[in-house]
Amino acid sequence: MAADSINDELEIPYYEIPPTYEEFLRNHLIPNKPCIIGPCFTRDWKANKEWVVPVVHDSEQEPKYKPNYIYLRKQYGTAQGQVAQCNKRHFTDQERTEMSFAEFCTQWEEDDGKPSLDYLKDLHLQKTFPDDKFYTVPNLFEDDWLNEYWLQQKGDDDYRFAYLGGHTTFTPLHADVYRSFSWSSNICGIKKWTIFPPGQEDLYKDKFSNSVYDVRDVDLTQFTKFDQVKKIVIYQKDGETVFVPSNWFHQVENIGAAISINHNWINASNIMLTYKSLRKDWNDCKHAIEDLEDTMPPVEFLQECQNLLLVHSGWDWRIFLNMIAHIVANRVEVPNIPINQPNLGWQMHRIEEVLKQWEADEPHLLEYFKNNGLFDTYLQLKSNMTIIKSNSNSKQ
Ligand SMILES: O=C(O)CCC(=O)C(=O)O
Ligand SMILES: [Fe+2]
Repeated sequence: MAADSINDELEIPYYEIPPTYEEFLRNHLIPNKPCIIGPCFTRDWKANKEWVVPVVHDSEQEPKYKPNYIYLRKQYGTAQGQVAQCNKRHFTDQERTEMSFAEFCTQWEEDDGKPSLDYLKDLHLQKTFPDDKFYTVPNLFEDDWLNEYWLQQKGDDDYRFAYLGGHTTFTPLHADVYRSFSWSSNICGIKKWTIFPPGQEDLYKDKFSNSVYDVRDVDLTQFTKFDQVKKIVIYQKDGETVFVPSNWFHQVENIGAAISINHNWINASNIMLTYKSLRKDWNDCKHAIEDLEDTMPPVEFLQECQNLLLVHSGWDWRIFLNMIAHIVANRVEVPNIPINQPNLGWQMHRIEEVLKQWEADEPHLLEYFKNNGLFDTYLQLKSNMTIIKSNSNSKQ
């Protein structure tokens, strides 16, 4: 990316009053640009009322709220989650220990605003307590194919999380799973985000392609170009929401005891970026077992790569196709364009581009679908897309 276009991205808009969906689509989702939205966006959430208690500070630099430990432990003590040890690196992430929320809470409350090492991350709190409406997904973020798909796959995964940690806990530099979008609403505490406009990945990699782990502690003899990288620092205060676009690397540090709710999500605006990330992971897997390629028929080799991809990335072509097919089928059933989604014809066009790219990248794709019982899904997807497109043309 040219230096100028990166400079243009160093200003992040702040919306005291949330943008309309059309503005958000035009200025953030489609161009893949971040923004911050002020506290009125999520003020009605039960989490913002019952999970926190006010703290009195003289300085703007300190959080206005802290966790209501007693309430949280009583309501959610039985939830199980993974607690990251922020002083222990494990490859590109932190060491994690499985424990109950009640166990985590004991240490969290003891640390109460003092420097702390334990960070409960990726907690599936809404999935564990489905009847507890402690928040609602803001309208701007409703068009979410990842959760729409997974929530209908009974009992499986979802991408709706809570993060709870003490002062100084942090999340190392990363880009989000599948290069999805994320939104993060702060319930209490302040989050310091360091975010990097995409296109500069080479500047924070060493010669072995390892990325920087902690932006506060970078060995410039190893990451020789890191001082050239353009970055943006944001302080996300209590109640504020950050929209993190696809492919923007970021690191997050908590100031004060912090709680946030966040989702990862995909839709027509970033589906191509998600496909490209799957493709990259796929190429890595292929590369890792390339010695086997000549020892078996191409479709069998493809199958081996898929098995590896599922273990390595948590999804594979089957899941990707099923997700798209599921979303498109839902839109045939509800043909009137729901609010807070782009025009359906445009969405179909974005999917078509992905399918075209996928077929061009992989000459054996249709054979793979046939051998894996996915061909009917593929045909149904194509036919549903044709129906939606002709409906949307006739409405224009
Ligand atoms: O809050 C954090 O520690 C990490 C959040 C994050 O990485 C995200 O929302 O994408
Ligand atoms: Fe993230």
